[in-house]
Amino acid sequence: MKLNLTTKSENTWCPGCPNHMILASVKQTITSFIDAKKFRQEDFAITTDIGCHAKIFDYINLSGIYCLHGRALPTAIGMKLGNPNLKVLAFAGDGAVYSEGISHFIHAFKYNADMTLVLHDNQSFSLTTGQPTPTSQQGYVSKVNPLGVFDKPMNPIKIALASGATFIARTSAKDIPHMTEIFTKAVNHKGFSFVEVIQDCLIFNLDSNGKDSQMYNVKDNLDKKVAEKLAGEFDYNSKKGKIPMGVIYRVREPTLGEKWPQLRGLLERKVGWVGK
Ligand SMILES: Cc1ncc(C[n+]2csc(CCOP(=O)(O)OP(=O)(O)O)c2C)c(N)n1
Ligand code: SF4
Repeated sequence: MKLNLTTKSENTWCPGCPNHMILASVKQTITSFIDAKKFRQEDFAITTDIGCHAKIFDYINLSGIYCLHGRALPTAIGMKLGNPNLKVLAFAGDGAVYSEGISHFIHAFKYNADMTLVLHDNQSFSLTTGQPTPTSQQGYVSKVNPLGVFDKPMNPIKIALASGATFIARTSAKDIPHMTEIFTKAVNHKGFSFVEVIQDCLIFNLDSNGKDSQMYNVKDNLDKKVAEKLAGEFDYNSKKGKIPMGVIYRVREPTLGEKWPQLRGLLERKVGWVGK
């Protein structure tokens, strides 16, 4: 069967939006897995949140669920409970996961389901015209906060580490080869892989764009103390300081499927959809 990940839906992302590049990289990653016969197209399933990023649901030909705002993660975990053999990817924004969905984010690390979160972080609720999110920088002025954001941004990498993450990586939406390398490592990781994609929005929160000169690549890191140091290097706030890119932390721990006897049975029997 000829692989076709493209759909006929009209693409309504702004011309030049980095979401186009994230889509291209996700397609490359999945195509490579299928070409290598590691997985079939029907082995993948996706969830998406609500937002600009979430339109990826319409532009990639994979089964899945277009979720309520903030609920891409629990829905993805539900898919893994139903069929632990699926390769599940959840796509969500910083607004969705770090505000409405923050409890799901924290608990996802505890469950350690074998799936991937692709977090499109543009430091803005972009679809709804640029309200500040938990990672927006201090001073960000929008229609709903004309005096600017007063609070310091949240650091999601620190939260992930404190919550028991087994895979944390950061990549840039402007760098398709790096994204593809990181998505591939994330999908290959046994456990919950969290990939933060730093993404410019061309329309809202323009001040948070253009952090490229601060970024530098790190080697895959397996040391938690080093990860804690790396997590503190970028505060989502200032244009000073370095932004570590790559696998910030990785460790192998039992997955949700390996912990639950019922799911272990399904994994061992390789229960799937058609053809298995
Ligand atoms: C429970 C709920 N709250 C608010 C909304 C309105 N809403 C829809 S999309 C969106 C912004 C999404 O922002 P983000 O998750 O950062 O994604 P982006 O658009 O930046 O890609 C909001 C607030 C909603 N649909 N449901
Ligand atoms: S508003 Fe921003 S995030 Fe949304 S499609 Fe346009 S450039 Fe992309």
